This record gives sequence, C-alpha cells and structure tokens, in this order.
Amino acid sequence: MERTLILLKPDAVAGKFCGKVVDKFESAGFTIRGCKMISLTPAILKEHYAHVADKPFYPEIETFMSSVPVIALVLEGDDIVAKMRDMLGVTDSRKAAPGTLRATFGKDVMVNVAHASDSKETAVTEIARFFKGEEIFAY
Ligand code: FUP
Repeated sequence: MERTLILLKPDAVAGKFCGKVVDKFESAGFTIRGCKMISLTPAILKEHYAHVADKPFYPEIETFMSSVPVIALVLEGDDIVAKMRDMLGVTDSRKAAPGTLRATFGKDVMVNVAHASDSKETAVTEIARFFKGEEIFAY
C-alpha cells in the first residue's frame, strides 16, 4: 500500500469545502492514516517548496499558504500518488480537466485546493516533514 501527503490549502479551509474534498478521497477508497491542522511557517514552506523558492511568484505562495492554517493528511491506497494527482487535476485549476477537484473547487495556479506528493519518494520525505511516526495510525 502506498501513502501520499495532502495539504488542504487555505482556499479549502477558508472556503469550507474541506469536507467535500475529503469525501471524494474516502469515496475513492483511500484511508486516512494521519490528520492535523497546522499553521505553516516561512521556514517549513521554504523547505516544502524548495523547487520553486527562487521563482518570482514564491513570495505570493508564502503569503497565501500561511494566510490560514492548512489541514495535513496522510492518505493510503493502492497506487495513490498517481491516482491522487489525476483526481486533483493539473496545477493550474483553470486548465484542470472537468470533474477533477481543481476544476470543481480551484481558482488558479496557486489557489488550487490541495497539495499532493508528486512521487512515491517525495511522499516519504513530505510525510516525514509534517508527521511524527506516532501521528500516523496503522489501525
Ligand atoms: P503542484 O505539484 O501541483 O503543487 O505544483 P508545483 O510543484 O509545480 O508548484 C508548486 C506551487 O507553486 C503550487 F502551489 C502552485 C504554485 N505555482 C504558482 O503559484 N505559480 C506558478 O506559475 C507555478 C506554480
């Protein structure tokens, strides 16, 4: 079984549609293994978004991602990394395929509902970034 790290972004939390998004995850058969609300600091954001930290749009990401706490989830399922990226749709919500979560709930390239790990290897690193071992439940 594979795991992925999800961050329900400030637009989902402030827009009160986290429940609808989590409903889609559970309806897809994914299992919640960890869940917590966190205020993201500039330090953790710089680490999490290291691959775009030198881009001109990075300050905007930092402001947005720290504007409202996020909900971090560890989800588990068969081939979940790829399935989750399909479910979310491409990064730019305006270009996401109809029926994807970003097409349904997202606004643009930054305000796009949720972060999801982009590979199995990244998922391992990202889960460890946000969750201690005892915060993940293998019931
Ligand atoms: P994703 O894997 O879908 O989270 O997307 P990326 O890793 O490509 O982007 C990282 C973050 O930068 C996302 F939150 C979206 C944001 N971003 C912008 O705000 N503007 C851009 O032009 C590209 C990405």
